[in-house]
Amino acid sequence: MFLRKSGTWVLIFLVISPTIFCKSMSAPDPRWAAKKRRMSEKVRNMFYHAYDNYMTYAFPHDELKPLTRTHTDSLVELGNLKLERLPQEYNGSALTLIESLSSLVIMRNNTEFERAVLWLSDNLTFDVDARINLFECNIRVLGGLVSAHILATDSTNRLVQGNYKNQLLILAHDLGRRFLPAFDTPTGMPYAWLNLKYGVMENETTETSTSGCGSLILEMGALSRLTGDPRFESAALRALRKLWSMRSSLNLLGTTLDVETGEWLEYSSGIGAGFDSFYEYLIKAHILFGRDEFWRMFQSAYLGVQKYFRHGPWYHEADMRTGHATYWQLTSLQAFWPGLQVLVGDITAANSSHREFFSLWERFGVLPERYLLDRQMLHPTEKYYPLRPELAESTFYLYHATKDPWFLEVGESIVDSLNLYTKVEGGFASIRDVTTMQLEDHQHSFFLAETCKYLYLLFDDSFLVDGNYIFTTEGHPLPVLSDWHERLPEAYIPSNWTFVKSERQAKRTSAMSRQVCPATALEYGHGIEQQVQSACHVTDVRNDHRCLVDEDCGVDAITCRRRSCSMAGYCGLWLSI
Ligand code: DMJ
Repeated sequence: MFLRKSGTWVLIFLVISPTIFCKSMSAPDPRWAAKKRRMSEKVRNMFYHAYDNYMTYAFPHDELKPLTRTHTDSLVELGNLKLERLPQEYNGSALTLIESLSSLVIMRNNTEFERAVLWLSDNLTFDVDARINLFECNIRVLGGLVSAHILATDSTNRLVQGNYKNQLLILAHDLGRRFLPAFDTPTGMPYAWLNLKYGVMENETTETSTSGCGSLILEMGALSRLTGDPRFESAALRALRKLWSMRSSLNLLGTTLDVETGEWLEYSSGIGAGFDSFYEYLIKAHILFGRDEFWRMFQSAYLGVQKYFRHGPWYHEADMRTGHATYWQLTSLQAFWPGLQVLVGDITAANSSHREFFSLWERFGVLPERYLLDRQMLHPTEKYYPLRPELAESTFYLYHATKDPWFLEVGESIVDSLNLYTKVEGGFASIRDVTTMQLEDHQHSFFLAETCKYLYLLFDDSFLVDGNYIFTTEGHPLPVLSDWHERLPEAYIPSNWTFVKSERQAKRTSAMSRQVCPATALEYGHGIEQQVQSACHVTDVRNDHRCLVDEDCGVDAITCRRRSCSMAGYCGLWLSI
């Protein structure tokens, strides 16, 4: 609460007496401890209400239809699959169960985790004549399996001795191999769709999105590290490098492209749908694999976003070639951005954007899918809220970065809204229209993989005490291990793929011990010392640094602190004097 109202006095107090401030913030306050206990219990109940109903009415199909208490096989139905392709006996891929695995571990339900792992080991198969979306299948299924495999084999011995023989990794490896034909294109960038049994079908669309092509490296990289089979990481890396090479001189990327020709199809650029996880995976790949290449890409991409899309706390879209604004629209997917900004240490910007997203949440009761910033109104056809996690995710990151109890109140308000508007007897239902709160018969698997998980971790982070994890874009935890750092796939000596690194070999390392905060760097290129802009840098509105109000000033590249307008009308770091 205190920090949120970022007034001059607060800043001066911080500058003068950081120790006192830190002490008072870190002292355990019994009020918050009680609230955390109560709220984590409430979230746990939400999770099991969703999970139990899925298990009763939809399992082993993919997702629950909570109003009619039936199921949908959404993994293969995503993108209007022609259903006649599915064999009669198709029973789904137990998508929601796979997506729930890591949440079960985080909520310390080892018994149910083991039951789920053993069921999947015996029943899951990918040998199905079905067209799937590579991105969705990667983040939900491959990510869910790889993460659960790591959780099943870490030193906490969650599974009864002898019951687990890498079954999830074997399944993940099978799925990874089925992905590979999608990458067989002249550009190395993968088709968005492929058939699990037969690979890429004739006349398949060659169009994909930036996030679809550029957010594969965490799951496929982890699969390579775990199996010793370098093909997955190599394919994802090659695609990412090619995608990055297609950026404009402003370091912006378009929305969609052709994987055969390598040409952009849609030039509008942004941070929401079609882009979000692309940025997320650059910084998280750097944290997970420790390669500077990812950091350099991220830093340039982040600067591009802050320069060309940011408008106060909001982010609009802009043409990748000119930087001129295209769509002044807010999408609920963008609400992940403050969480990403916490990872790079840009807390001030994260805080201000998060506040705006939350004010929209408060106004509508939940976050509408699309809001027209220029007209201050809802998008006429995208008024829905499908139980998305992004605001809860950013709230989780901001709370743990700042320990500001205000974020606990935000979390509580999100939980209350979800229970009030979306909870039904048969689970949790999406909202079709936020103006009427009319419900839709769909409980997306990411509600269990992400929404409940981030809300739970906001109030109970005990899972994170013993290990450093990054979360995939679908909320599946992957441990940050020193053994995975700076090891190129080419350096692998192909070995028996069932080889799995033991926990003892892999020393844990801290994400914060990596240089994830965008401190300024000095680069020595061609003998000339050059100062590199930090990722947090935002230029002043006017080139001559004149200003009328604080909003005319940007963020200082050296200190990452917000500049303010002096009485004489110039932007600067006046408070630090
Ligand atoms: C999730 O499936 C993932 O977070 C993805 O990256 C985009 N958002 C959805 C949930 O909103």
